[in-house]
Amino acid sequence: MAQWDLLLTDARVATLAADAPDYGEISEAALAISDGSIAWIGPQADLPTGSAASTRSVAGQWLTPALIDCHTHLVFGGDRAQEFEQRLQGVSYEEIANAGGGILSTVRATRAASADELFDAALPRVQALLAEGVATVEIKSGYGLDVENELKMLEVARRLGESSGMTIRTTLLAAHTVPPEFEHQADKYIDLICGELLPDVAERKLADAVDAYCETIAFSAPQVARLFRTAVDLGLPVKLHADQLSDGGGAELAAHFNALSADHLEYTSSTGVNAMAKAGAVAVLLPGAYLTLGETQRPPVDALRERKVPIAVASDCNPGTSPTCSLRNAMMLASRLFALTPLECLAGTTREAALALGLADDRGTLEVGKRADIAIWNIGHPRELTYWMGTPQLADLLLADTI
Ligand code: DI6
Ligand code: FE
Repeated sequence: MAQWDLLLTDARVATLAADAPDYGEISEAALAISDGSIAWIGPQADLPTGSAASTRSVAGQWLTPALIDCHTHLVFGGDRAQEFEQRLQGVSYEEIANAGGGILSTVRATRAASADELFDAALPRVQALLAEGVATVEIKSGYGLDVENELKMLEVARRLGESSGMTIRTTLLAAHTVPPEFEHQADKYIDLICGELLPDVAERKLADAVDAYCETIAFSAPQVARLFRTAVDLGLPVKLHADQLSDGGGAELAAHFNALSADHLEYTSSTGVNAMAKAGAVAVLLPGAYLTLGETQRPPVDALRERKVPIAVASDCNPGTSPTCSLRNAMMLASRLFALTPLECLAGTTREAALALGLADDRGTLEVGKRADIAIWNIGHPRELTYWMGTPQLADLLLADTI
């Protein structure tokens, strides 16, 4: 007879399993959890005989996999509301960046902040995500831009995981922009990252992946390629901010290095999409940045669908281009701005987001063997998770480690 830690009954379930139609709906479902994993899931009428340490009827509420925010920059000092006002008056993001503002203004504020100050500022941001059903968050560095401050950011990100109970995946984004000490010497800065910072980060296991910003205002494709070669040699997977403001061949570059994902993609060509399809890279779409920058060029959603590139959606939480701590908001924006279906938005913040973090074997769907991070919702149908804006609908969030 099966022994479970927790048995959930009287549920409606959206499994989001890749081989199931639509949402993978099971009505009148039961779900059993043992050792933090899903031990059984299916129609309640088929539940095998077993005993559970505790049983909970969810009285017809919906269960989905807990949400996953696979692209954020939520550790940072200061804010950029003033730049937002400038941009509303017609000054472009590139103009602000080229005048020493933009990412560099956040770098100044982040360097000036202590680790505790960064932690205290970031904790409410992860808590806001947790409150809307997010159990896994990726957090990038990239506002330190020197060894000491990049390490400080990654350590703060790790601490956020310990205190919030969420899974935090960290990404080294030291190649976010060229720091002032290396003005006009981007290659020398890449040398520092490859020679010193990256080996140190790898040895201390402070990062789960390496990212870069491939853009005219940041790093060229050859510079990113050099960084990626070092990352891959050190056993770290890569991902890329690609083709956000112009087509710099970012998607092709990411594909060449078997990146987990290429993110943004507003200007990606069909060649880029084809390369991603071949490499199995996930397309991470970031509608918060598109909206905030007043972009008009949409990512090539039809081509991504045609070539069966998995599409994830993330908040991109950052002070410059996506000031939001809501993944639910990103889902709504992705549907309205990029014409994703509500199902694509939910799959994009569960199954495909897990894939983008290299965690697909472990989470992102409700299937036997997967981690029991489960969201319980007060909704009539999962499409409502994309439809409602800024509306709390989470009834409960079960975290595998606490069951
Ligand atoms: N693209 C983005 O949208 C963020 N980083 C990036 O490379 C913006 C970061 C910022 O402006 O602070
Ligand atoms: Fe970003």
